[in-house]
Amino acid sequence: MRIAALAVLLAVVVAGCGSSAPPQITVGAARTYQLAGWSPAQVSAGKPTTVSFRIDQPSGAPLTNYRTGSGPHTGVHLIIVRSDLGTIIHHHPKPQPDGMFRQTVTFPTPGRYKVVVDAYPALSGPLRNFQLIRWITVPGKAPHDALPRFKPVVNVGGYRFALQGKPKLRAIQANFMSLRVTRPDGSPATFTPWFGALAHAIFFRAGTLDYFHTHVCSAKTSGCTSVFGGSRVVGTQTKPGVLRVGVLLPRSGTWRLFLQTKLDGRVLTAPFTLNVR
Ligand SMILES: [Cu+2]
Repeated sequence: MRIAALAVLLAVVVAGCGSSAPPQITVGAARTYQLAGWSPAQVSAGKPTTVSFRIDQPSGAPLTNYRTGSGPHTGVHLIIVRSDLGTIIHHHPKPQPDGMFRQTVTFPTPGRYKVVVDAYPALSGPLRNFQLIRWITVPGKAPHDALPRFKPVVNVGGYRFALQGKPKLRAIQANFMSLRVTRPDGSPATFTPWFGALAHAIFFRAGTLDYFHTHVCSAKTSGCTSVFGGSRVVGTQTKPGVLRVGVLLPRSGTWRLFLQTKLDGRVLTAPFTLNVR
């Protein structure tokens, strides 16, 4: 059937070649997954706003069937970063039966933000996840802080995140960094699972805002491995308070790592600047 239809189409195209008025051939846009139903159109800095959206499938129907389970690779991850990499927002909204997501978000300052909707559909086949992007400009005067240089130790809320040695990172390869996390009293931190993982490592490249995301999971959690091309990486907790974070980045350059963990009931974000060769 298809071949016959194609043959007819080719015949029409060939037939059109010799005529004085060539036929107009309109090529439609490739059908892909798309962010749809986005609202609101405008947001203000510092005000909690309900953001809503859905994902439309190549068929045009809303995507309603998302991966579930105990690990982090489920549903959608809504990740919003300011273009100077000065702030990050990370939520895992739950899909409504009609495929809509609703999430309260506060954009802390004016500026240009990249919204990444990292989706894990429950599909058979090789497609694990994909990202859809939207840019939002929050009106007002945007802060412009220069990206800090690499620093091996970051203090957040009295907790200390210390990289063990200077990481040697290369693009496209799976690399690992060890991080020792201690409480304000110096004792090893205890990581509580949050959004299915003991730690989330979210990476954005300075300037282009390329994105990658890896996880550290507890031993019994499945669906934690991140994949890029032929490489895969998963982090582990090696000792109390020590995380072995997998790094797998698609390009060289300066990257900002936002390491997020839940410690003693609070979600903390430790940012690191990384140089990738
Ligand atoms: Cu995550």
